[in-house]
Amino acid sequence: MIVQGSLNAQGLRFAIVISRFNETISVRLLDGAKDCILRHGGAEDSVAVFYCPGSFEIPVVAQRLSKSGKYDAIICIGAVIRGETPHFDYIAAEAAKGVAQVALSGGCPVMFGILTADTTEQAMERSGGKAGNRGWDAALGAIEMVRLLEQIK
Ligand code: INI
Repeated sequence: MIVQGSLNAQGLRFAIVISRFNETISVRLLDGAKDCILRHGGAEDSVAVFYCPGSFEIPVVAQRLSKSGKYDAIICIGAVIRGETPHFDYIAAEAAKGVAQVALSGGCPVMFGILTADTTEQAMERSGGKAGNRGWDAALGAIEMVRLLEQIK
Protein backbone atom coordinates (compact mmCIF):
# COMPACT_ATOMS: atom_id res chain seq x y z
CA MET A 1 0.00 0.00 0.00
CA ILE A 2 1.24 3.45 -0.85
CA VAL A 3 -0.30 6.45 0.87
CA GLN A 4 0.45 9.91 -0.44
CA GLY A 5 -1.05 13.38 -0.29
CA SER A 6 -2.65 14.96 -3.33
CA LEU A 7 -1.69 18.47 -4.41
CA ASN A 8 -5.21 19.86 -4.29
CA ALA A 9 -5.49 23.04 -2.22
CA GLN A 10 -9.20 23.55 -2.83
CA GLY A 11 -11.04 24.46 0.37
CA LEU A 12 -7.89 24.65 2.51
CA ARG A 13 -7.10 27.60 4.80
CA PHE A 14 -3.49 28.71 5.10
CA ALA A 15 -1.64 30.97 7.51
CA ILE A 16 1.66 32.40 6.36
CA VAL A 17 4.01 33.76 9.02
CA ILE A 18 6.54 36.09 7.45
CA SER A 19 9.55 37.91 8.88
CA ARG A 20 10.06 41.62 8.08
CA PHE A 21 13.85 41.25 8.44
CA ASN A 22 15.33 40.93 4.94
CA GLU A 23 11.88 41.81 3.66
CA THR A 24 13.05 42.16 0.05
CA ILE A 25 13.73 38.43 0.09
CA SER A 26 10.85 37.32 2.27
CA VAL A 27 8.28 39.12 0.10
CA ARG A 28 9.59 37.16 -2.91
CA LEU A 29 9.09 33.94 -0.92
CA LEU A 30 5.59 35.11 0.05
CA ASP A 31 4.68 35.76 -3.59
CA GLY A 32 5.92 32.28 -4.49
CA ALA A 33 3.89 30.66 -1.71
CA LYS A 34 0.69 32.47 -2.70
CA ASP A 35 1.21 31.65 -6.38
CA CYS A 36 1.65 27.97 -5.55
CA ILE A 37 -1.56 27.89 -3.49
CA LEU A 38 -3.59 29.56 -6.26
CA ARG A 39 -2.14 27.29 -8.94
CA HIS A 40 -3.20 24.26 -6.93
CA GLY A 41 -6.82 25.28 -6.58
CA GLY A 42 -6.66 27.35 -3.39
CA ALA A 43 -8.71 30.52 -3.11
CA GLU A 44 -7.18 34.00 -2.90
CA ASP A 45 -9.01 34.69 0.37
CA SER A 46 -7.86 31.39 1.87
CA VAL A 47 -4.47 32.84 2.80
CA ALA A 48 -3.95 34.97 5.92
CA VAL A 49 -0.54 36.64 6.25
CA PHE A 50 0.99 37.45 9.65
CA TYR A 51 4.08 39.68 9.80
CA CYS A 52 6.60 39.42 12.64
CA PRO A 53 9.90 41.29 13.22
CA GLY A 54 12.45 38.57 12.47
CA SER A 55 12.84 34.84 11.88
CA PHE A 56 13.56 34.35 15.57
CA GLU A 57 9.97 35.39 16.34
CA ILE A 58 8.34 33.13 13.71
CA PRO A 59 7.87 30.05 15.95
CA VAL A 60 5.90 31.85 18.66
CA VAL A 61 3.48 33.27 16.10
CA ALA A 62 3.19 29.87 14.40
CA GLN A 63 2.49 28.27 17.77
CA ARG A 64 -0.38 30.68 18.49
CA LEU A 65 -1.84 30.08 15.04
CA SER A 66 -1.52 26.33 15.37
CA LYS A 67 -3.39 26.42 18.69
CA SER A 68 -6.17 28.56 17.18
CA GLY A 69 -7.39 25.64 15.07
CA LYS A 70 -8.36 28.08 12.31
CA TYR A 71 -5.90 26.87 9.69
CA ASP A 72 -5.20 23.66 7.82
CA ALA A 73 -1.50 24.51 7.46
CA ILE A 74 1.01 27.13 8.50
CA ILE A 75 3.81 28.24 6.20
CA CYS A 76 6.77 29.97 7.85
CA ILE A 77 8.73 32.36 5.66
CA GLY A 78 11.89 34.36 6.28
CA ALA A 79 15.50 34.86 5.27
CA VAL A 80 18.56 34.54 7.48
CA ILE A 81 21.69 35.76 5.73
CA ARG A 82 25.09 34.94 7.15
CA GLY A 83 26.85 38.00 5.79
CA GLU A 84 24.69 40.29 7.86
CA THR A 85 25.08 39.00 11.37
CA PRO A 86 27.43 37.15 13.71
CA HIS A 87 24.19 35.73 15.19
CA PHE A 88 23.39 33.87 11.98
CA ASP A 89 23.87 30.42 13.48
CA TYR A 90 21.78 31.17 16.57
CA ILE A 91 18.90 32.73 14.68
CA ALA A 92 18.86 30.05 11.99
CA ALA A 93 19.06 27.24 14.56
CA GLU A 94 16.42 28.67 16.88
CA ALA A 95 14.04 29.34 13.99
CA ALA A 96 14.46 25.77 12.71
CA LYS A 97 14.15 24.23 16.18
CA GLY A 98 11.13 26.35 17.04
CA VAL A 99 9.27 25.61 13.82
CA ALA A 100 9.99 21.89 14.21
CA GLN A 101 8.66 21.99 17.78
CA VAL A 102 5.40 23.63 16.66
CA ALA A 103 5.07 21.11 13.82
CA LEU A 104 5.44 18.24 16.28
CA SER A 105 2.99 19.73 18.75
CA GLY A 106 0.27 18.19 16.63
CA GLY A 107 -1.93 21.10 15.57
CA CYS A 108 -1.56 21.19 11.80
CA PRO A 109 1.31 20.88 9.31
CA VAL A 110 3.89 23.64 9.77
CA MET A 111 6.33 24.21 6.93
CA PHE A 112 9.87 25.60 7.11
CA GLY A 113 10.22 28.15 4.33
CA ILE A 114 12.96 30.10 6.07
CA LEU A 115 15.91 30.56 3.74
CA THR A 116 19.41 30.40 5.13
CA ALA A 117 22.08 31.74 2.81
CA ASP A 118 25.63 33.01 2.95
CA THR A 119 24.93 36.07 0.82
CA THR A 120 22.06 38.21 -0.42
CA GLU A 121 22.84 37.00 -3.96
CA GLN A 122 22.31 33.40 -2.89
CA ALA A 123 19.08 34.35 -1.15
CA MET A 124 17.86 36.10 -4.32
CA GLU A 125 18.62 32.98 -6.36
CA ARG A 126 16.55 30.82 -4.00
CA SER A 127 13.60 33.22 -3.81
CA GLY A 128 12.53 33.27 -7.44
CA GLY A 129 15.89 33.36 -9.18
CA LYS A 130 17.64 30.52 -10.98
CA ALA A 131 17.52 28.20 -7.97
CA GLY A 132 13.72 28.23 -7.68
CA ASN A 133 11.62 29.67 -4.90
CA ARG A 134 11.70 28.14 -1.41
CA GLY A 135 8.39 29.85 -0.56
CA TRP A 136 6.71 28.07 -3.47
CA ASP A 137 8.26 24.78 -2.33
CA ALA A 138 7.09 25.28 1.26
CA ALA A 139 3.52 25.95 0.10
CA LEU A 140 3.52 22.85 -2.09
CA GLY A 141 4.76 20.82 0.86
CA ALA A 142 2.00 22.28 3.03
CA ILE A 143 -0.71 21.13 0.60
CA GLU A 144 0.82 17.66 0.36
CA MET A 145 1.15 17.31 4.14
CA VAL A 146 -2.46 18.34 4.81
CA ARG A 147 -3.70 15.81 2.28
CA LEU A 148 -1.36 13.11 3.60
CA LEU A 149 -2.30 13.59 7.26
CA GLU A 150 -6.00 13.55 6.35
CA GLN A 151 -5.46 9.93 5.41
CA ILE A 152 -3.69 8.95 8.64
CA LYS A 153 -6.41 10.17 11.03
N1 INI B 1 16.28 38.00 11.41
C1 INI B 1 16.09 37.40 10.21
O1 INI B 1 14.96 36.96 9.90
N2 INI B 1 17.13 37.28 9.34
C2 INI B 1 18.36 37.73 9.62
O2 INI B 1 19.28 37.59 8.76
C3 INI B 1 18.58 38.38 10.86
N3 INI B 1 19.87 38.92 11.19
O3 INI B 1 20.71 38.98 10.28
O4 INI B 1 20.14 39.32 12.29
C4 INI B 1 17.49 38.50 11.76
N4 INI B 1 17.65 39.07 12.96
C5 INI B 1 16.55 39.48 13.79
C6 INI B 1 16.04 38.35 14.69
O5 INI B 1 15.29 37.42 13.93
C7 INI B 1 15.13 38.90 15.79
O6 INI B 1 14.04 39.58 15.21
C8 INI B 1 15.85 39.82 16.75
O7 INI B 1 17.01 39.21 17.27
C9 INI B 1 14.94 40.23 17.93
O8 INI B 1 14.57 39.08 18.70
